[in-house]
Amino acid sequence: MAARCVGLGLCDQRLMVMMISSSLPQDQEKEYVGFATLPSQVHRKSVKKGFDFTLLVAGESGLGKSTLVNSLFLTDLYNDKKFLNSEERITQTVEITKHTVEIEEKGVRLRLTIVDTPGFGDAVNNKECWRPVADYVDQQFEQYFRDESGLNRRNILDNRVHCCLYFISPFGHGLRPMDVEFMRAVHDKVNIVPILAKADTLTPAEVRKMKPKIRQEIESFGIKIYQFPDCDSDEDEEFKQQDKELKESIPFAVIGSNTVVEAKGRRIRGRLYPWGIVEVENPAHCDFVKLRNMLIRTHMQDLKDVTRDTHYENYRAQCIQSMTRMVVKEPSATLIPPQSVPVFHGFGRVGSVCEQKLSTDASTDAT
Ligand SMILES: Nc1nc2c(ncn2[C@@H]2O[C@H](COP(=O)(O)OP(=O)(O)OP(=O)(O)O)[C@@H](O)[C@H]2O)c(=O)[nH]1
Ligand SMILES: [Mg+2]
Repeated sequence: MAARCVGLGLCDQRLMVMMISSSLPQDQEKEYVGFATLPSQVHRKSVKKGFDFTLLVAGESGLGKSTLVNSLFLTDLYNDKKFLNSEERITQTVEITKHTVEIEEKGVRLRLTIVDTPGFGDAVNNKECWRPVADYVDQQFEQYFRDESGLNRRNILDNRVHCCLYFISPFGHGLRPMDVEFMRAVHDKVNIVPILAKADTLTPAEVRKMKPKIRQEIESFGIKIYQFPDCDSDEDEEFKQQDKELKESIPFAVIGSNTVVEAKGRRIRGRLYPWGIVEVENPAHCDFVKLRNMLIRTHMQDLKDVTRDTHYENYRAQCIQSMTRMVVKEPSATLIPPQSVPVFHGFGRVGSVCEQKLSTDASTDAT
């Protein structure tokens, strides 16, 4: 699939600190043992291995989720999309679809997985519409936990969800109860990045008014969204300013479009209206570029780190706790497999115990 130049500065993100100097001037070389080349060894190895990133989009139907991810990664992920008739739409519940594409830029390979939740919030009864998404995230954790506990841990496919773009409707007056319920149900499992969808339907003044309102509601409802790491005190002023702007951009007001229009002799991705053209990649029109830079150029590695160190660690700790409790309760139960079985005996049962526990926590959260 064709995909070009999205700015995969992945190695830079990972090795920003380590890559200070791996090639030493000739005269200094004699004085060094040579471990200064470690960063470039790591660099070479990780480039060879490639990177993976999983992004989940969720939110009400028709808010432009599929359109946005297409625009983000310059690739047509949804050319096989089939449209549902009205009858199918009414009975439709959350249906999860997963698309994986391998994109390459300057020799850096990225295995990008997009998990879409089409039709979310379409049904008459939207109670627990978050559950399939929460279950999906847990299943990926469970799969990773299984793989990690197996014999061959060398080629584990990491399908854990690193980021959830949650789309908020521009047509309401802030968060709807469904938004609050959804985000609270998944905020301990995944990094939530709130998106103010279809920003072209709002005037700049409305966007300016709505953003702080949504931020304030997120705080007052106790929703834990992804927190950008604080920048170091020795960073330069320009970087600090960019960081401040990024934090104030939440929720990112975005516009998506899969069509290329002609404007002032240039071909741009945008939406053509009788009164003019809305340019997706124009920072004066929306936060699309800011979002893309954050996701790809600056924070992809941090999103992965938080997933691994916080969300997955929580899941893992809860699983191990449940397993330990089981052993204490039923001392005869063995969790150590016979030699020939590479995973825990009765692992499925333990996995579902964890799942049950997590779901209970989530529903307690949501109330
Ligand atoms: N005005 C406006 N329309 C948009 C925008 N993004 C997408 N659309 C339109 O909104 C409609 C729905 O877009 P989709 O991308 O299919 O929405 P979705 O959220 O994936 O919908 P489901 O798959 O049903 O959940 C399409 O007609 C898009 O062209 C936007 O930023 N502004
Ligand atoms: Mg869609």
